[in-house]
Amino acid sequence: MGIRATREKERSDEIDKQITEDRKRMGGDCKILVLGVPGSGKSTIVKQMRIEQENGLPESERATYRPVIHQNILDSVHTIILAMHESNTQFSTAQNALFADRILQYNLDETNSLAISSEIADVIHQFWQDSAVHQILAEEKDSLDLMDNAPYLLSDTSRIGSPDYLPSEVDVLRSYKATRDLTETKFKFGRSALSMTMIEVGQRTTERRKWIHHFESVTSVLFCIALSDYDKLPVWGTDTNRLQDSLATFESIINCRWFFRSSFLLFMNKIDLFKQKLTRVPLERHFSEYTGGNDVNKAAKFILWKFMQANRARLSVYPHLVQATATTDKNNIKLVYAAVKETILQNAVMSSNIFKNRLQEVSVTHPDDAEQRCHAFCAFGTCLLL
Ligand SMILES: Nc1nc2c(ncn2[C@@H]2O[C@H](COP(=O)(O)OP(=O)(O)OP(=O)(O)O)[C@@H](O)[C@H]2O)c(=O)[nH]1
Ligand SMILES: [Mg+2]
Repeated sequence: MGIRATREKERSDEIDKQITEDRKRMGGDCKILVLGVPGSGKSTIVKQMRIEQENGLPESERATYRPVIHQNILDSVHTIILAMHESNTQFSTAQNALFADRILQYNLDETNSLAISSEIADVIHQFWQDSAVHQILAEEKDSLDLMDNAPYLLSDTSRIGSPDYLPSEVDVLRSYKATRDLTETKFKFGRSALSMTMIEVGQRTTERRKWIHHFESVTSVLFCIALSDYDKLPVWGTDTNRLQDSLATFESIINCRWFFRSSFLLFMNKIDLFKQKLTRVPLERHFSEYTGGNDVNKAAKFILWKFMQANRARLSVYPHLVQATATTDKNNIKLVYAAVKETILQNAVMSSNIFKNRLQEVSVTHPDDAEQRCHAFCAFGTCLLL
C-alpha cells in the first residue's frame, strides 16, 4: 500500500471511530426538534411518519381521536353559524335556522364519551346541505377562523356521527388538537443502530424560555411552515400574517447558538391548500416583491427563498414540499433519516483531529464561524475525494 493510500485509510478509520463514539455518546439516539408556529402541521407530520413506518395506527389509538373529531365538527359549525349571524345571512329554510339554534346550544355529552349524538349529527348534516352556508364559505372562507379541514369533516358528518364510528387514518390526520406539552415520538430505522426521537414543543411564547436550553444537542430541527398561512392573521398580534410570523420564528431559531451544529429540515406544508388559495388570494397582496402570479412552483420557490435568506448562520437546510394529511406520501421519513445521517457525519468530520489539522492548513482562524467551517468542510471534502 502506498503512502497516500495508507493516509487515506487512516483518515477513513478515524472518521469511522468518531462516528461510533458520537453514536455511543448519544446512546444511538438522535434528537429531532419539531418546531413551527401553531397549526403549521407539526403533529400531523409526526403522525404521518408513524403511519408510514408502522403501516398504520392501531385501532385503539384511532378510537381516542373520536371526541377530538366530534369537537372539531362542533367548533366548525359554531364558527360558521356565528359568522352568518354577524353578516345577517339568512338560512335557506326556517327549519335550518332552528337547526342552527339547536347546534349552538349543544355541548358534547360527557355521559356519551364526549361524542355527538346521532340525532345532532343528522341536524348538522341537514345544516351542511344549506346553500346559504356554502355561500358564506365561498365569500368569507379566507377571513373566517375556520379549521383547515372543516369542509372535509362536515361533508362526512353522517359517517363520523354514527354510534360505531372508528376514525380512519385520514380522519386522524385531518383532526386538530393543539399540543400543549412536550411530546416525544421514537422512530427506529430497520436494522440500523440509529434511532431518533422527535420532540414537539407546545408552542406558547412564554414556554419557549423554559425548553430552549434543553436542546443544545439536537441533531436536526424539523421546522414546519404552512404555505397557505400567507393571508392569515398571526396567532398573536395583528400587524402581519402567519407566514411572516413563521419566518420571524425561523430566523430566530436557525441563527440561535443552541443549534449551530444542527441541520434544518424545512417542511413546507399544506401544499394542497396553498394551490387552491393562490387562485383566490394573490400572493403579491401579502408579499409585494413577489411577481410570479398563481404559479404554485414559482410561489413556493419564492417562499423558500425568503426562508433561505434568513439563514445567516449558513446551516444545512433540506427543504421539502409536503401535504401532511396525505397517507400516500412515503418519502418523509427517508428524507429525515438521510439528513440526520449526513449531519452526524458532518459533525463527526468536524470534531475529528484530522479536521482540526485541516482547519490550520486552510487557515481557519475562527473555527466557530459558520462560513469558515463551511469553507473548511468543503476543502476537507475535496481532499477526501483526491
Ligand atoms: N389540508 C391540509 N391540512 C393539514 C396539512 N397539514 C396539517 N393540516 C391540518 O392542520 C391542522 C393543524 O395541524 P397540527 O399538526 O395539529 O398543527 P401543529 O403545528 O401541531 O399545531 P399546534 O400543536 O397547535 O402547535 C390539523 O387540522 C391538520 O389536519 C396539510 O398538508 N393539508
Ligand atoms: Mg401539535
